[in-house]
Amino acid sequence: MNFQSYQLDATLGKLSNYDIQSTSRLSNLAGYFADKTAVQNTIATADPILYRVYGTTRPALAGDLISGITLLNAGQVGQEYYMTKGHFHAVLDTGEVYYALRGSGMMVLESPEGECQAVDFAAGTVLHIPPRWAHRTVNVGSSELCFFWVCPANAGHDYATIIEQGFGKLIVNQDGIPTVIDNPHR
Ligand code: M6P
Ligand code: ZN
Repeated sequence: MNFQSYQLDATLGKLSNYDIQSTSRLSNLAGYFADKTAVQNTIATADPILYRVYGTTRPALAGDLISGITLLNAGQVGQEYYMTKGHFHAVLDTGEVYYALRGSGMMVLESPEGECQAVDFAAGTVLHIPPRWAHRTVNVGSSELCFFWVCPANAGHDYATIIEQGFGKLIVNQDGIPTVIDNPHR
């Protein structure tokens, strides 16, 4: 048996080896932010990297796990902080664990029935995402948010509901304070 392992450098936010890597820029999330004018104005001059994901893959078998890190930059699009797309799992009845290594964030969680909550997710926090709950990470700090995640290998991503409806809550900068507001487009 070859057991998989890697070294995780939390200070640098690096994995010694990985087999998935993705970079998401603002243009990849254009439909996800509320302020479409701010999106277009920003993309017109630059297309900033919002986040990078590094991780391991495994055969998509129930019972196996995958893991990795996500590095979410600090910034804003209009009043909204940089964030991930957010997703339900394609296999809805699967959970996930996130461990914040560096930075200051919040998570927005939403059930298929539309119950939506925002919770703190700052360095040192281990957050258990229950099965069925969609999840989005938001960087409400002024430095990179780095977190480790462990997820069932067969979970997959389902973005359809999020791209159509968004989450019920947005995290916005109001006078320098991260503030949870109801999504005005819902
Ligand atoms: C975490 C994990 C990944 C996910 C990434 C970005 O690293 O949950 O599975 O891809 O966040 O989130 P999203 O795909 O919703 O933009
Ligand atoms: Zn997930």
